[in-house]
Amino acid sequence: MSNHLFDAIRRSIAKNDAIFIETAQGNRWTYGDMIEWSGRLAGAIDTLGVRPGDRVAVQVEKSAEALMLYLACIRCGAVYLPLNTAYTRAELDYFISDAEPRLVVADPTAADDIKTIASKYGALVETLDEGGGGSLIELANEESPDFVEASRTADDLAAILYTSGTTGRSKGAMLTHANLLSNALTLRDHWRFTPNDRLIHALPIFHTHGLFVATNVILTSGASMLLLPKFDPAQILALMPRATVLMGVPTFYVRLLQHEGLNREAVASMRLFISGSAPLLADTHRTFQERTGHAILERYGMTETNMNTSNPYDGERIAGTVGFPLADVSVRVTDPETGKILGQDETGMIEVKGPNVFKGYWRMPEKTKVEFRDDGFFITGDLGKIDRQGYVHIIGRGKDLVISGGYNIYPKEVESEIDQLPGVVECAVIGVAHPDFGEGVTAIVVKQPGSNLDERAVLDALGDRLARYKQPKQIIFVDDLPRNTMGKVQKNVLRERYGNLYTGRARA
Ligand code: MCA
Ligand code: AMP
Repeated sequence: MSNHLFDAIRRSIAKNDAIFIETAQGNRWTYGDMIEWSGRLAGAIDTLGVRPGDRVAVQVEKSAEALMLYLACIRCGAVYLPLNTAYTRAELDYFISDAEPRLVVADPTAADDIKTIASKYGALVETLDEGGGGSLIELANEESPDFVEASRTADDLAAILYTSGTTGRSKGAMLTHANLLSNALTLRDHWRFTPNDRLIHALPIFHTHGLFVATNVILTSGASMLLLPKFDPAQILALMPRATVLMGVPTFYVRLLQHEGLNREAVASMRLFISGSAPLLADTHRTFQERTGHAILERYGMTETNMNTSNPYDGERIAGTVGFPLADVSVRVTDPETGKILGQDETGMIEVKGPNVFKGYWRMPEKTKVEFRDDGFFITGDLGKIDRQGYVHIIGRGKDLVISGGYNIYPKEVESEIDQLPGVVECAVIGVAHPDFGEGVTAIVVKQPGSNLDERAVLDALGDRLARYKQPKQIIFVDDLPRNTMGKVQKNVLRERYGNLYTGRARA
């Protein structure tokens, strides 16, 4: 029996008593503990009747046990489906109806509501709380640690991660064992991870960045992580003397810079600061380097592809670029209309191909087809160019997307919810430069004459419908929306008009 991803993880373990995870409370999990507990949990999942290929949906707080659950799914052949803890019940209903998981693992505080949803689609519900207790752990306690792994090949599914779409509902990106393993090994080598590394892990573990980039790189290096429940700059500064690497979204670095304690002495034991998920401002890059002596290493990826490019470890890390294609990834820039491959410094659609690129969207063969070229390149929806030195620059987005604090929000989803509210004629949702989140979700709304709808009423109505981070930071009421001659709303005009809403800077 071979299990493509877990066999490789097992091979990477230097010593069974090496530390894999240390939590904020000081609890330590060795690699031996990881093997034991992922085995017990795999046994529990198997006993519940989950078979290879079945989905296991998980909406739980961050904990070491939650990472054991991810590994348990890999080992028993289940398809791991992590869900953002901010998702509302309405959003969950969609994911569960679409993915049809055999098992949903929920926080005990949400279990009753989730049972109501899960029972509609024939899914079982077990619990896992943030302290590492819950019904699933009780079951695991009764299992043997010597679980016999399910056989999984490179092409078998390891996970489905939902990613919002420019039209319609979210799509489940199907990631195989080979997708995850190839990217983890490539990043491990590119970023020079060794068993001596200790990563500060302050990202959520329900998206690619915290789950795959951070966790799989540590696992395939036999390294360790300081697992923190969330991002807290003071705590991170206090831990830096015991760590070597930090991975974060740009908001992490913006907030760290607000701390006086961030200086060369504080980072003396750190060897690497990595940023991704959203554009890192050149200003943040420069100020961080001035304060710490470290050039933040920016990389670029997507849920569908894991990581595609990275600035170099040894060479120059150029602010405002996402570096070079990774060793096993091909990147090209094409004309968005014709698909013709463009030359150096020409701006167009970024397309990628490699073992990192996903298998397709869950039960959406048509959507999958239109996002791939005939020669296998995946069309990212990001606009960019490759310069003379080979650095990739992301210049814009061909997709209508807002990235706030590293979370993606598709305006269409927010607009459909607002449009349904009584008293609304129409609306447009845009991203506006925000000093903390990079972009702030902003809704421009046209009310019906005489309607007394106000900002509070709109936000209250969205409360149950959309995760908090998707909700507008500001709602602006206007008489009408600017349109072009074709009648299409001109979001660029709105972005310019409200460009200084959060920064207070005068418009250029
Ligand atoms: C929290 N809030 C937000 C966000 N996060 N609003 C907009 N955007 C956000 N990102 C809201 C909360 O709802 C709350 O609102 C208020 O801000 C404070 O909440 P709190 O939990 O205290 O927030 P925080 O701890 O300050 O969180 C900010 C954060 C966090 C640290 C930037 O959002 C975060 O960890 N982001 C990382 C996301 C990530 O991992 N992305 C990777 C995706 P109120 O007070 O009004 O209720 S993977 C990806 O993108 C690709 C593949 C890639 O390349 O990596
Ligand atoms: P997601 O939907 O969470 O997979 O987000 C993927 C998107 O995040 C990409 O298509 C890019 O638009 C954006 N992204 C990720 N990393 C970077 C980066 N370093 N710079 C700019 N955009 C990025």
